Amino acid sequence: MQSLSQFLAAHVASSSLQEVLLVTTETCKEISAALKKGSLAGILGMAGNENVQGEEQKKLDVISNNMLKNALLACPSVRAIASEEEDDIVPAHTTGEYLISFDPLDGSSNIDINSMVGTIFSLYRTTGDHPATEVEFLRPGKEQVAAGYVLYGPSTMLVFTTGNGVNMFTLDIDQGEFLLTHENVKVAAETQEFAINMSNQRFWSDAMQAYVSDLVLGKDGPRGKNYNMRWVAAMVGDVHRILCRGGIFIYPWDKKDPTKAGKLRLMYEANPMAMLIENAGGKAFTHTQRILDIQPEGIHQRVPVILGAANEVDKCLSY
Ligand code: AFP
Repeated sequence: MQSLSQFLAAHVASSSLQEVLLVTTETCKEISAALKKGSLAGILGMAGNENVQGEEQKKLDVISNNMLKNALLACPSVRAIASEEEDDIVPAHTTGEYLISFDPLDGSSNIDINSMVGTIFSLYRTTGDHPATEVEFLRPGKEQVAAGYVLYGPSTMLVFTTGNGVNMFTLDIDQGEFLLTHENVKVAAETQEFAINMSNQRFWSDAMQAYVSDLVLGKDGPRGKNYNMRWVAAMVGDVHRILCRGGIFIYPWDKKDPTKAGKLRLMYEANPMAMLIENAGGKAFTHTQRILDIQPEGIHQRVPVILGAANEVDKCLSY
């Protein structure tokens, strides 16, 4: 089986991009090891502070963020980082060629129940002769040069794309290496499985209420087929399921949110997942536009997300 370094040497021309991907994934192996220790390492529970978005940070949010931040700031190919857990971007090396945005521990409310979490990352290439600024990060997702995630589940898996399909690697804990286990994965255009947090139903738009009601009616409704529902409460887990067996994932805007932006973050959740899903043949939209076309206005911007099986996304948008 091909190791990650062999795969990168064969498929990624830029040695500096290889370097950033290796530093990121090496650090994710360390996060994976920390997660496996759980309570034994005294790292569960709250850190006692809030991130820029007013969300309470878990100890492991802070630990994972510091691990990635320290490793990436030391990497000469990194020009700057942006993280869910950092208020502002952090410049690294002026001569570095890559900007990396990441959610160090997506789905961290799952930590205390020993369920799936993950690290999501998105890379842009850039150059400049001065320390990086936030404006350099504000580019549409279609300009990403690589995107992916590491899922910390029963096995630890790395899933990424550099724009030529999506490949999955499984961490071999004996060798300490990511090995290529699923090549060029594809999302079927049709599905009978959806993922949405139903507890928000009364806050959705009328159109979203009508769409989901029709799914729930199954064979007896206008869709003429039964649907199954799943919700991991970690986008990384829901997207992984869709890459493995299809489906649609929706985090819509709702009436609780006057900006109509929803919950998920554009730069380090929606954009990298949209690049993966499109590279696997699926679609990724807000209720009005393709996610990868959005011109970002801020590094912590939120957007509604509808992604997965191409025909099901089209159907949802038709409502
Ligand atoms: P946390 O990282 O705060 O747990 O949030 C995870 C997340 O941003 C995304 O990964 C999930 O899909 C979504 O929130 C779950 O949201 P609900 O709280 O509505 O289930």
